[in-house]
Amino acid sequence: MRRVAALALCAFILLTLLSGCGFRLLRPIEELMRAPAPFDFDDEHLQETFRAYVGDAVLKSPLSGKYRSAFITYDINHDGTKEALVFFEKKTDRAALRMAVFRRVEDAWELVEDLSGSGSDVYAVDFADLSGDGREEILVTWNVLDSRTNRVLTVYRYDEAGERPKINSLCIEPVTVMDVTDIDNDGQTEIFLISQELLEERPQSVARVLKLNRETYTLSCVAETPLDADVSAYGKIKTEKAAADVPLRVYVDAYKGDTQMITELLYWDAKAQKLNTPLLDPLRLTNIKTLRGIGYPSMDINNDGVIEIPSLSEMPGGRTIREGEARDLPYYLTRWTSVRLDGSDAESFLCAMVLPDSYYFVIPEGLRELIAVTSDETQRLMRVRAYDADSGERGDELFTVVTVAPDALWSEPYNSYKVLFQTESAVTLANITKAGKEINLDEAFLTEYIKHYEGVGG
Ligand SMILES: [Ca+2]
Ligand SMILES: [Ca+2]
Ligand SMILES: [Ca+2]
Repeated sequence: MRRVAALALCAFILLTLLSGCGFRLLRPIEELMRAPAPFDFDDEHLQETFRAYVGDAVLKSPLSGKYRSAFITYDINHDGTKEALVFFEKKTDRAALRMAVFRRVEDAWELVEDLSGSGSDVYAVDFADLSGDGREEILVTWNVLDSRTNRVLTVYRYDEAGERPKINSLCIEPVTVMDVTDIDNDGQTEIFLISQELLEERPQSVARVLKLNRETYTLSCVAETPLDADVSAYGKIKTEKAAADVPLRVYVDAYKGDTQMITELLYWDAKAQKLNTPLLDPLRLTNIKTLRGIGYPSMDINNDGVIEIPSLSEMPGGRTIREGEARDLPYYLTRWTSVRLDGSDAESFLCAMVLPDSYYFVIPEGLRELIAVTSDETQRLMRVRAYDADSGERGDELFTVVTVAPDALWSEPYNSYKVLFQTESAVTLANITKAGKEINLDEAFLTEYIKHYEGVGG
């Protein structure tokens, strides 16, 4: 019942589009396609066939994703010959976005079908074998005019059961973000998507799993669960399969307005045959546990195959020196926490993050109350000093980590520093002071607790 509003919206879009798509065939060639559309397809014959078929057209390239041309060729049925999709609008009928599918018959291209699109622009095109028969389905996401968050996903099957191939539309679903993955670990690929919808005048986010029935070739929603209802935008969907015997976990960072963010965690509960959301308060539909100020997204920060969720806390005695700021700012430590399937904390560690320079300092438990970090962003430098939590006094400097250009490596004072990491454009160095050495800080300590971060984050 919850999907009625969204489906009604889709139906409305479809009707609007269908109402204006009369076709005139075979226009003179000189009137054809003048759009300076960026496509790199070199098969002139396909273009000629398309022009001859459709007449005066504006090509529409997908705005996002792997395929960015209005002409997309792909061997959908795996017979060794590529089929072609062409996205376009008739010049005479600019409201009607269309998708034409062509196949190769001997040396000629032949139209398989010409279909109405479901939106005002093609957002992305993808191919995925949802049936597990070795042939891909066609996934097209359409931008919808007037919708800030949602798009429309249509899935098509290239059906060769009859005398002539045809294109079957398997579903039309509202979608905000999606991923194609084997969510229930049964060897078959599903569509996992999140959709932001207005339900009974209230915004809500819903996660769904769409699965293709291998016998009937119907695509249906096999699981649906509400998420935090108060989300303004989603980040990329990230998945993690930490071991063969644990379910695939799906992490999605979500923004709540301009200042706060959360991380949603979902996984397939094989016993209950449903999606679980262990971090969500099911009654209030809020994800308080991961609520934080906007900062780092969730990521596998320590490269152990498990995604960690960050949270921030102000460090007593810490400070940040930033370009353009008259006064020092507080310094925030980041705690990275991995969670169990029941939502409880598995492991966590506290870090001083310097991701612009690709490293972080893991703060050992024993030192947590005894040091204060000064991050000087103007100098690409982190100073770690002794700190007295009772008096709030900062004491002697213990060690410094600095990132410089590689040629500075040979000059004072850096030539006496320990090199921690080096890339083509920068080198990160550390120096332990006399006071640091007096409390037994050494190079082994630096190597153990200062980690190079190689990931790109999400
Ligand atoms: Ca083919
Ligand atoms: Ca599956
Ligand atoms: Ca990790």
